[in-house]
Amino acid sequence: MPNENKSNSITDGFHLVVDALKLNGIDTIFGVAGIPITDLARLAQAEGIRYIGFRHEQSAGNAAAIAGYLTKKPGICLTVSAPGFLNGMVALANATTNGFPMIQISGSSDREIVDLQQGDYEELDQMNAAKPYTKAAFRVSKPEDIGVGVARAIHAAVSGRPGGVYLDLTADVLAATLDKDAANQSLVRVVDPSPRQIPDPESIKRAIDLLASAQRPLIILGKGAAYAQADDAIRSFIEKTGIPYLPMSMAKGLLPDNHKQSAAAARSLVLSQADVVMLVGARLNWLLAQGKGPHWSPTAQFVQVDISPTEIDSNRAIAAPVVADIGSAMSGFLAALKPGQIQPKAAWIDAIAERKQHNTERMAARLDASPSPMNFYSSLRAIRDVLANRPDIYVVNEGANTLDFGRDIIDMHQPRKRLDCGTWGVMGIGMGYAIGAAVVSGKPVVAVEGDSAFGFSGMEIETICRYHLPIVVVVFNNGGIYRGDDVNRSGGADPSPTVLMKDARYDKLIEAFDGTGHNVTDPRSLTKALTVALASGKPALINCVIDPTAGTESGHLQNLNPQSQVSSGKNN
Ligand code: ADP
Ligand code: TZD
Ligand code: MG
Repeated sequence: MPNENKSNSITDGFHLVVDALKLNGIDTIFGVAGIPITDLARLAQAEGIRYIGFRHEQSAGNAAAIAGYLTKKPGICLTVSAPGFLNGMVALANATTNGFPMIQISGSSDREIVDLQQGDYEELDQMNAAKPYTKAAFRVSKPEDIGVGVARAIHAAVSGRPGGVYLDLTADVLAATLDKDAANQSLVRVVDPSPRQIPDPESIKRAIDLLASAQRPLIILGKGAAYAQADDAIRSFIEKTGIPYLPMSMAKGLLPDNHKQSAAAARSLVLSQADVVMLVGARLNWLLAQGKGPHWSPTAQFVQVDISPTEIDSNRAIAAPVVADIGSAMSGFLAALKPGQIQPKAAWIDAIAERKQHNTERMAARLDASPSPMNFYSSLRAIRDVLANRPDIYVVNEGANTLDFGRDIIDMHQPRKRLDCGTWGVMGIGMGYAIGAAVVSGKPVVAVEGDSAFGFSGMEIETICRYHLPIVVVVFNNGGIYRGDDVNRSGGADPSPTVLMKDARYDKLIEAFDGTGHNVTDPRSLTKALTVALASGKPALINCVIDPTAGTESGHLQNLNPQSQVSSGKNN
């Protein structure tokens, strides 16, 4: 408890941190309390910052990261020293990899003891441990530097390509007292921390000329485009030029997935045949086969719109780089574009339409089948149909097959509503992202989870129930990583490495916390359970039992999964 008897002219590090955050519009902290930041969490709450307490720092960090992505303000994760700090680091590194603005604030132990490795409680050189995984890492060693430390962390998190920032606060700094007037003077209100980056008009002209010369142009929208919140300008440019576009998974919904220019259902055709490709907030990383190989035309030329100048030419030569923030770039394109200047050839549009129709019909046949037990198609069709009437709902999606099928089957109609494993293909983001999205938006969330994926953050259903969040978790229970029917090749009694508990009842977990559990085995019951759960606005978990043989190993990533070519056993 703060000492009420102390003079009003004295403040301390705890108060200063809260003041610095509030001064800069931070209204939410996600964390796990303990030495030395318990009083910081308590004080933040007392001073009107919403504090959401988690069961594990990784989920708190994931919530902060996605809050940052959705709001363009740094999401704050608060952790205790050493192990708590390290637990949060996976989320902080993931935020950096994905370009989400986040600050992990961690308390740390006594610097003198840590640096001489004299064995302090929770001893770890946290700032240096954080450095390789973050966009920036800072340590505050004097209470009068708290204001500058917070300001630097905010600038680093949201400027340019956003990312994860580490801010180390020693226990001494938190507890230190100082004169209140001097302390107030030391606070910094950041001005314009993510300044617009106006494109060079020459770069816009070069890009438009290249697009105008194209026979088969294509636009690829990535999550940077979604993050930029330049939705109208992006849509307007796409519609004015008539160029077909492909959304990366988290850019789905930037334009509604049923938009006639969407080439998502003709993905392999457009990637392999486009002659000019415009990347908007999307990297040519593994998710796009680095722009190489049989997926791509070797002669395709590229426009790349990105805020990060060093992204250009990272995998393929970029003929027309436009280094700018996407909002400014798109305004520049719209201002420079002359009517009719860019016109994809009719043959290109027709070829895409034909392939889309073919693929959509093939997909419809699979979606309409009703096998028993359910498979990914029939169960996701049920979810898709319920969500079709609720474009406001956030969809979190993780797993392998559950992710790949979910991305293809569940249509998004609004920007930034789909949140998934992202650039790292990481499991464990599920409950953190769901909680972060629900907290900052006040909107319902449906988390579509593989049974393995769910396990990484499953304990957070207690957090969901404790804060009464409108989150419905659907666990795709196929009894394993990828599938539930693999066997132990030694013939022993232990299950195979990819197999999980058969007939597990995940729905019963949430009942322990007074949430509602549903167990469903057919699409009709799934539709009903999801509809009822969403109507209630309360936490629910649906154990969705599907065919253990429905998935494939590694989902759509079989090409990345090395397999032994040599048979095992003593005959080798
Ligand atoms: P995806 O996984 O959807 O393909 P990536 O995360 O690979 O997307 O790429 C996002 C890109 O967007 C990054 O290169 C990043 O620098 C860029 N970016 C992020 N925010 C902005 C912005 N406001 N303006 C321009 N580019 C941005
Ligand atoms: N650990 C972490 C942090 N991230 C990972 N991606 C993995 C392990 C490896 N992994 C995948 O790449 S997908 C997956 C794991 C464990 C789980 C797939 O099983 P699932 O989904 O039940 O979630 P499906 O629907 O059964 O394929
Ligand atoms: Mg599974």
